[in-house]
Amino acid sequence: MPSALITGITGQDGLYLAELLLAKGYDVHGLVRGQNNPKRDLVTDLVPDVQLHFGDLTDMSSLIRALRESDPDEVYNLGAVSFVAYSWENAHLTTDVTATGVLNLLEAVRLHVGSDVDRVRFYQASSSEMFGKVQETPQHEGTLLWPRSPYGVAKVYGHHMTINYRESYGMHASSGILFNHESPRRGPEFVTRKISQAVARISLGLQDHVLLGNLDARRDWGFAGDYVEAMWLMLQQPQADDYVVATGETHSIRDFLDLAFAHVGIEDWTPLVRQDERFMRPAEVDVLLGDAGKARDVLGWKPRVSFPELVAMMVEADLEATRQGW
Ligand code: NDP
Ligand code: GDR
Repeated sequence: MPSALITGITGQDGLYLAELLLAKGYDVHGLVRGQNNPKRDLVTDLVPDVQLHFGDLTDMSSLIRALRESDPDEVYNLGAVSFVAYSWENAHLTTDVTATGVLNLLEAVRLHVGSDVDRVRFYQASSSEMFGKVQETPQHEGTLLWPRSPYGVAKVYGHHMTINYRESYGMHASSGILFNHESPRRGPEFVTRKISQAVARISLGLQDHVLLGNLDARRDWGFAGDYVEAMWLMLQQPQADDYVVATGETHSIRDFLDLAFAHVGIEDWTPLVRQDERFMRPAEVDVLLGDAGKARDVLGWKPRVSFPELVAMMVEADLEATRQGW
């Protein structure tokens, strides 16, 4: 039975990846941080077969211990401070977790495997935020990186460190440059979930408006359940490499609002949405659009869920959750 260790198991992607690997017959282990992490119960409810280990990306000995206890064939590093807006408020913490945390885990894996470098395959959750102020469109694996936030800068560090461990030690270390991917499990701080929750509450008469920031930003949004499959496929290749994972379509926040409100029968959402300075960013990533041609050709990966289906899925889930009082 193959085994895997997932950092970030309590996050959106960690849960989908755990479900995918369990369905494939893996022995799945997850790293959980904190002395009384409230999301631990979510993991034990949704994926009870996952074995949990305590650890933190900033604490290397805890990583070594988790590797010893789980002895995985594959390590997926999904743990991060992942909210871009928060990264300006806590730039050092973001750097410690999202940048140095990658080095800590790579080094822990290197020490764990010793001379048997093929023993563990490593996945790093890189991000389209690394393209930031985009230097070409669409963005591909060779596009110049120009991050626009402490989060983006931290991800660039982790990305290059992953490549460096591959080149220096021959480690099977791959980096997935994933564009935005969403789901009903998306944290409510991110714009898509903030909108789907607000639309559900507004349509049920529980809220009268929503405060947002820049409505003109454009993102290449896909479904998280599709994207974790690409992570797994990367680690099944004979050679480690880097891959862009994206839909090849870009939409604005306004487009998302159009579809989300239309789903509950509201055609004109302008009186229901107010812009608020607090949600504007010091430096914005205006437009992202990914070219996932390499993932399609080499991995045979393509997204299944369309943008309208994604919006409908999220609004439906929040309508149901709001009605049930979850
Ligand atoms: P989430 O924010 O949902 O999850 C982040 C995870 O990281 C949580 O499990 C969190 O644990 C964990 N974490 C935070 N700090 C630490 C720490 N110090 N030590 C160990 N774990 C920690 O993110 P997603 O699931 O959406 O994303 C997964 C990864 O993919 C992240 O690295 C993200 O940056 C990256 N990414 C995401 C994209 C997206 O669109 N979703 C696109 C591109 C990259 P806790 O619950 O305890 O806070
Ligand atoms: P992003 O996602 O920064 O792309 O990072 P987010 O949903 O936070 O922002 C997307 C765009 O929406 C604009 N926006 C708002 N954003 C939030 N959160 N709240 C608002 O009220 C709001 N109004 C407008 C933002 O300015 C931005 O342009 C996500 C994370 O998952 C990262 O970890 C990941 O690496 C990238 O996607 C790819």
